[in-house]
Amino acid sequence: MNVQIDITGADAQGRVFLTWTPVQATAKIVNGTGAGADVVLRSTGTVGGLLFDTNRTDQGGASLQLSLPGNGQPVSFWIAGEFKKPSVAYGDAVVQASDKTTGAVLGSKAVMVRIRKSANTLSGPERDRFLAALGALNAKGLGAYRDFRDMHTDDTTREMHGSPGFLPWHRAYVLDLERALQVTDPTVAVPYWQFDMGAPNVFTEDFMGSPNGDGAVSFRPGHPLEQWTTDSELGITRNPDFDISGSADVIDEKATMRLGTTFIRFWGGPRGMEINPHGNAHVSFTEASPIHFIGTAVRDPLFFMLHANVDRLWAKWQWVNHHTSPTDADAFAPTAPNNIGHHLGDTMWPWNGITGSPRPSTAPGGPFPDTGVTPAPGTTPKVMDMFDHLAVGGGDPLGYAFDDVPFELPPTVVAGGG
Ligand SMILES: [Cu+2]
Repeated sequence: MNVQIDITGADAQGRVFLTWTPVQATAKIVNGTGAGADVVLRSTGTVGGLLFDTNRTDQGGASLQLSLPGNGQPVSFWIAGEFKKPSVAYGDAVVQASDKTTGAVLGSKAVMVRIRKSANTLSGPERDRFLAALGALNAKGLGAYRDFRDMHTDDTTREMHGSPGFLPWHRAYVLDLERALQVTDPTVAVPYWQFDMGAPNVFTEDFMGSPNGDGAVSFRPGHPLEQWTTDSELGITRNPDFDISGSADVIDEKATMRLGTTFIRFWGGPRGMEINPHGNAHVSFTEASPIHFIGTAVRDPLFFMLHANVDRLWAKWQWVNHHTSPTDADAFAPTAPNNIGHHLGDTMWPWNGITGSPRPSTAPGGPFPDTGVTPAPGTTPKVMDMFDHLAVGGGDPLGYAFDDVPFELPPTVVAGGG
């Protein structure tokens, strides 16, 4: 007798990538004698941790007992990555089913708890898989990275800056890139550059390049970004105007969280996070550095690590303030009626394919990528689709998570019962 474990969201090769959000799974008896069995599910991986529950909760445990019927009927349960125990490689998180009485192992399933982590403390293999996928996406200037470059220019800036859609749009943008990298290597998640802390391991020849004043950064020979090319220019120029062993010229995370408990205070105005830390992080590099300016920032792939951190700060703010629901009045901000692309119900360019004033004249990159296993946010995401990345309010999660923002059900859901 064996036990077969099936988890929602397996890809064509049967691989499963989990975050902190519980997903539905089943266990069933195969090759049985017709007799039922009591089995215990456990997390037995070497690195990644898993939690189990009979319902969709944020209270899953390290083991779960199930009574499986002898006729092979599947019994459902919920499985999630254990917060603070992300994987470093595929298969280092394992769910094992054993016989409750004899302890005999009846089946197991290896998965990955795929989580965005701080770039400065990323392991060597994780860093190198990310860089290899990034280099492949650029393909010496001929790859799909060109579309990402063309999405974020001086001509397209109204879609993504200076209005409340700033955070939702950039969340979609980083996720679009992450999914593009995952086509090459599904174990990759975009690491975040924590710009209010020292990141000496990021600005090196092994990772994002060692600064050379106002010249191109240098890489070790054979580095995947050695041939990085954008706008027909080889190399990445990036000159920090700060000591890379410390913070960029930004307010720190605590001060960012204290900007306000409403979105309009957190994101907006002269004191909002779009200006500082976000804008300040960009201009912490000299004017010789493309990342300093909106129109050229994406020539430097550090852009996406910077924006992964911006997204993390928003996600953390949403979690702390319970502002994950787009219909929560304090979770977003009203905008001028003509400010298309920045209302909750508006579709976002370029994924909607809409061109012509006031939208830009082209829509590079096509629809939002459908991974085949993650239904959200769909091929033409709306602003409102980018709020609840872990789906704490139900529905489908966006398929990524940060290492310091947990899946925690809102208090109203816990207390409400229904
Ligand atoms: Cu931007």
